[in-house]
Amino acid sequence: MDTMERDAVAEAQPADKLPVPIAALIGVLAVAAALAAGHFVAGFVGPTASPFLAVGNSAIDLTPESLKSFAIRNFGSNDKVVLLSGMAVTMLLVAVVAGLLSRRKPLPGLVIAGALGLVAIAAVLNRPDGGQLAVLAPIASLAAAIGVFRWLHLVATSRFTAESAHDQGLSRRRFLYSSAGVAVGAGVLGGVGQFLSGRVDVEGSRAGVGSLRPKVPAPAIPNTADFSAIGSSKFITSNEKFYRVDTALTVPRLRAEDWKLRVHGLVDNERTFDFGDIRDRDLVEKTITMTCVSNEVGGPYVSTANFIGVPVRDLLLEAGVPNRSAWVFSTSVDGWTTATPVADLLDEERGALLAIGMNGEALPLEHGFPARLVVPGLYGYASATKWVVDLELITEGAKKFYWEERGWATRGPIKTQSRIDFPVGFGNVPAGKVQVAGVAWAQTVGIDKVEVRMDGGPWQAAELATEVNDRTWRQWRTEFDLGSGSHRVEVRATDRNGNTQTPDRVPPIPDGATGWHLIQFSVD
Ligand SMILES: Nc1nc2c(c(=O)[nH]1)N[C@H]1C(S)=C(S)[C@@H](COP(=O)(O)O)O[C@H]1N2
Ligand SMILES: [Mo]
Repeated sequence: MDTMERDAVAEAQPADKLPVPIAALIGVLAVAAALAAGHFVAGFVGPTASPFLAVGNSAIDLTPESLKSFAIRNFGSNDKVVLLSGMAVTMLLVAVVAGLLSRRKPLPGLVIAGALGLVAIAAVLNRPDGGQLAVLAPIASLAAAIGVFRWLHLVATSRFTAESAHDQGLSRRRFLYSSAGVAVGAGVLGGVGQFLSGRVDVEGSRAGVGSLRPKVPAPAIPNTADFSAIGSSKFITSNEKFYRVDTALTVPRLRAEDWKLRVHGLVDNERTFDFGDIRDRDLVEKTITMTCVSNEVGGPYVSTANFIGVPVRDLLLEAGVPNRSAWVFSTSVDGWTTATPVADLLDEERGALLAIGMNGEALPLEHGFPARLVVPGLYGYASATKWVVDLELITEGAKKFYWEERGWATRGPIKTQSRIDFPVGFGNVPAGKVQVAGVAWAQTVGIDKVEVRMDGGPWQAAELATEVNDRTWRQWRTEFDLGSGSHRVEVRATDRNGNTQTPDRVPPIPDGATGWHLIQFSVD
């Protein structure tokens, strides 16, 4: 470089200020190193200690209910992917800003790194399932962020003091190698952490459960129980299609061999059951329709499966329940909680299960492996603890549970509802006889009648499919002669208590949506 060229460079780039891309890169690499170091340490001390995941989980717990319901409604089971991507983008932006604020001195970046580190430490300490050593992971992140930021900054700024073009070139190369080294190191550490977190062989444990043969199998589902040939849902929802709603960013990895269920509190004798204790009992199988309180009218969060397990009643009576007005406060291994009246769990007709199987297999990991509660007639948020490890009998109201703390009702009986599955909204059907079919549910009560009306006309009774039991949905169908054009069909169900669904639309919070499902469609 001749003198003139060098002067031009110096003018474009004040000698004591890092170029924008370099400054941004330092920020991004420091954050990458922090995430990787935390993920690596979490590989040893437990996956939920990983700062990125812990911050995500805390974000879920702190998210206002309205936003969470919005996420569930709009992203469904992708809500977690959306959250993680959103967090990644936010981190990237913060990293870039931290870098850009530090073009002269590293202090602003170091302060931001420190603040992020503290957020991660707080998030990890806040996890109920982290364990004593979990805090080491965010501490590793904090150290990596500060160390890498300080170091790369030093390397990059060393060229301010470079005397010659040769020295400048050297320092530029040194920065290139250092940042490449950090990038590769972060990749390797993160990868090893990921590998280590997966080493709890929960898939192997699940495979090891083998086939579950209930002593009392559920009666076979008659093929007259659904109208799936017309377009209603299949009576039994496959494990893959069964709706999933939970607050777990990563599915808890709890091996059956390590699982224990503690029953304590207001009982005569505290009891602890292990997986063998449950598996070796006479297993029962029950066909049950589960429903989520977040389900909007016409929504997808309702599914039916054959659950295999043991009556919760038996376990409670073995521990002894002196106070029949107590509540059972149940806790998941991931810290999620709910509370259910013990009377509902003791009720033989309701038939609450501690389930270990679903549709002939061990419980899928996402549905609570190795064991969960399933309580017919109650929304999941108020009863259906997945990965359940603790049942504490308490006096009513002694503790608030997860969703209760966030404004949802203390009790969660499922409201009678119905849904049109065919025609689909805004779909097209050929003119002539138009079939309409769907599902209705009033768990533990049973469906008495389903009525359908077209274009605001008179209500017409639908044909009901064979009832499987009063804990499951009931399918229905009917037909209308329709001319071409756009049409609007509505449905309402009446349960065996004589309650007809109200047309009044209320949102899911606090105790479940009401209103009639309405579908618009066109006839060609
Ligand atoms: N541990 C845990 N259990 C949980 C939840 C949760 O977030 N965490 N969500 C509950 C809710 S709101 C519902 S509707 C059901 C859903 O069960 P599924 O995902 O198997 O359909 O699980 C319940 N059990
Ligand atoms: Mo739910």
